[in-house]
Amino acid sequence: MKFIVIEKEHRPHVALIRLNRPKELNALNLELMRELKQGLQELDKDEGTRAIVIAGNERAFAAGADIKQMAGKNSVDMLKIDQFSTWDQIRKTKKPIIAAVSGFALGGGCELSMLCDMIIASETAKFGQPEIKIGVMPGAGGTQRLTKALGKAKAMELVLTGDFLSAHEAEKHGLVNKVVPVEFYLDEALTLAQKISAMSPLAVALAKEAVNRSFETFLDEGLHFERKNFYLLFNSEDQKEGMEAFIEKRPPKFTGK
Ligand code: DAK
Repeated sequence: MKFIVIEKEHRPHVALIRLNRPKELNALNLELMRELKQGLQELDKDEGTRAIVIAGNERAFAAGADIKQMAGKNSVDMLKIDQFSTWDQIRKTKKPIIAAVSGFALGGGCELSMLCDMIIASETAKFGQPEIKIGVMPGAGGTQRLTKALGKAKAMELVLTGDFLSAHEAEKHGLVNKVVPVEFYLDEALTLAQKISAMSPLAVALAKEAVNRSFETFLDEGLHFERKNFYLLFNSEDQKEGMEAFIEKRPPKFTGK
């Protein structure tokens, strides 16, 4: 594996997956996501693993999908890449997953943290869906999961402005389980995972499934709608302009085309 590292030595029955593209703030390129899917599938089958922690580093959990990889794509390219099958596989992991978030959790990074079952955040964590600033919209569940967690008003604000939510605000709104000083966030997440791994693995898997079921029927419909609109935007000039402007480090000029 090139873009993730799996460590099992921290706590009994707990596996830690570290996202490992530090220079790019762990931007989620296709290869990283494929490795993450594969790693989670292996750990889900591994009898010695009962709980999983996903972490980035102190500066970034993940700053989103890789804009440089997406910039030139149109709707058909995006459909053909079928990245959703990877994200759907991650969603099907039976064992509990805790996101340990420090620094940026933006776009796909925020969506990945929300796809996990719980979030432990460092005081420096910043959550956001800034896709609007590069001419698109959230595509991996952000419009649905953020709205369920924060309520309509706050979610709408974040999705339409691209503003970030601080760790303490995220805790206040119930997006994260706990906020701790940056030096403890990983330890805290591993300790929570260890606590869960002492329970019956079967009961944990079925209980996780049941909690998720509480909103999944509506979620499926919402995700389908979000995906359709997300793909549509990849045939707009504003998507090209927004992503090129990011890469060229200049403000975008949106025209509505
Ligand atoms: N993609 C590619 N490179 C990125 C990146 C990203 N999302 N975020 C950061 N980088 C790179 C920067 O380009 C820079 O590279 P160099 O210039 O050094 O080569 C390096 O990481 C360090 O970043 P900065 O120099 O910008 O660092 P700063 O501290 O100044 O700023 C920042 C940090 C996080 C505020 C800034 O980097 C930023 O705004 N990043 C972009 C955040 C963003 O817009 N994220 C949303 C991306 S869209 C889907 C699944 C998911 C998605 C879509 C579809 N399917 C299943 C189909 C998700 C979409 C998105 O996430």
